Amino acid sequence: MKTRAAVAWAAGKPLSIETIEIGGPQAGEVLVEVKATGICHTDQYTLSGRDPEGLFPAILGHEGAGIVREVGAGVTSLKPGDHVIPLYTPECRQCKTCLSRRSNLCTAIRATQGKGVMPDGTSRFSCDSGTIFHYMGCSTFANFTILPEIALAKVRKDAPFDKICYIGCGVTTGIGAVINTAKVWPGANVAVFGLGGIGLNVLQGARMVGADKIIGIDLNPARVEMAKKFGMTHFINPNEVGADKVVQAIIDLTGGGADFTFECIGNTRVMRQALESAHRGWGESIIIGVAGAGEEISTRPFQLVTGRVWKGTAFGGARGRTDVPKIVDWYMDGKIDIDSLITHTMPLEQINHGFELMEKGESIRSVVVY
Ligand code: NAD
Ligand code: AHE
Ligand code: ZN
Repeated sequence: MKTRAAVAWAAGKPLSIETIEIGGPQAGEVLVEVKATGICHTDQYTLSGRDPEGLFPAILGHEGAGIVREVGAGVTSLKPGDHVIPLYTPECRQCKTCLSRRSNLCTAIRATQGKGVMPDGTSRFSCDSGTIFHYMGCSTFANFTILPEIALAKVRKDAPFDKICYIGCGVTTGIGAVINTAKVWPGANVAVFGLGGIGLNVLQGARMVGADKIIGIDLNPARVEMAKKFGMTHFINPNEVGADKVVQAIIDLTGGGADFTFECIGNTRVMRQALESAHRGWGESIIIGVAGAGEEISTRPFQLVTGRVWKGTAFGGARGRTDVPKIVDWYMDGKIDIDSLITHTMPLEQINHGFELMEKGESIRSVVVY
């Protein structure tokens, strides 16, 4: 069948709206009609050409929600009409990692996901000029997409697609980093570097678990109002205090360093600041931001010898099929705010405008509605 899609033909070029061919679901696969998709900074990162796994031409997008339209042979947990959120971190419940219960990084299909193809090694997307690659196993910048059954979370039918799509990445990553990865305790002091689509969700996660001081750090003063609404108690603008004074400012505010710090930018210099502003002896720094190919982090080993812990998190440590439906419930029960963060909604034809708004710092989340 045919589907409309925003195709990334080459790194650094705007997306182009095309009608392309999509193959039917093979064994274990599901055809999903995407109803809405957010634009995450990671889509921009891959489009920029800085992603070592970036392939072109590809259909980007990994923050979607939609409806199952057809299932392939052997699919048992989903049927046409089910509402779903695609998972770039699947949950097979059978691989070593899933069974270990120590990590959410299911390995069942990670290798083929990184190569832009389905688990059988082929792509379902094509056009006259040839094959188009999948992206992060999701490709939500297409009106119809194909995913393996293990990469779909079934969610309740009364939840609005144009809001819950954000649970497919940003919401779960930010809140999950606090709850699952850091396990922030009530009364802890927290510092969040980068107050965009991810960082603001870290703020609301920290408030949810009862953190004490919640310090936000961003270059963009326009983030302050929204950040306060999401729980920020103190703000530091590196342009005002000086980038080299940020660590000391956090140490002073917290009487020795934050119990937990989160880097939500993808800047390796800021990652170092985030580690070094964690409390001596026990402070944990969680890397969420994705840095470009070839970039490396560094610090004095003394920072770790004296008890700080450097960690990372993918998809907030969430097990998608199990945890995502619960986060949808939290949203529907009014426990978390998603609506305020979706600052722009647009049709697929305006998706490049969504990327521009993010690059200029004028949006938190733009959502494309099909
Ligand atoms: P965003 O563009 O919405 O937000 C980034 C924020 O960082 C902006 O507010 C910007 O003003 C601020 N910023 C930029 N440089 C800064 C600096 N030097 N100091 C302080 N603030 C600075 O991006 P996002 O969608 O929130 O994504 C943030 C990062 O998280 C990206 O690197 C993205 O790829 C990554 N990410 C990781 C995961 C994961 O699972 N680990 C999931 C989603 C996104
Ligand atoms: N292809 C990139 C990896 C980018 C990356 O780290 N992705 C995060 C999700 S970002 C969502 O917005 C992730 O889940 N990582 C774990 C994984 O298995 O990819 C690169 O740098 O190679
Ligand atoms: Zn994302």
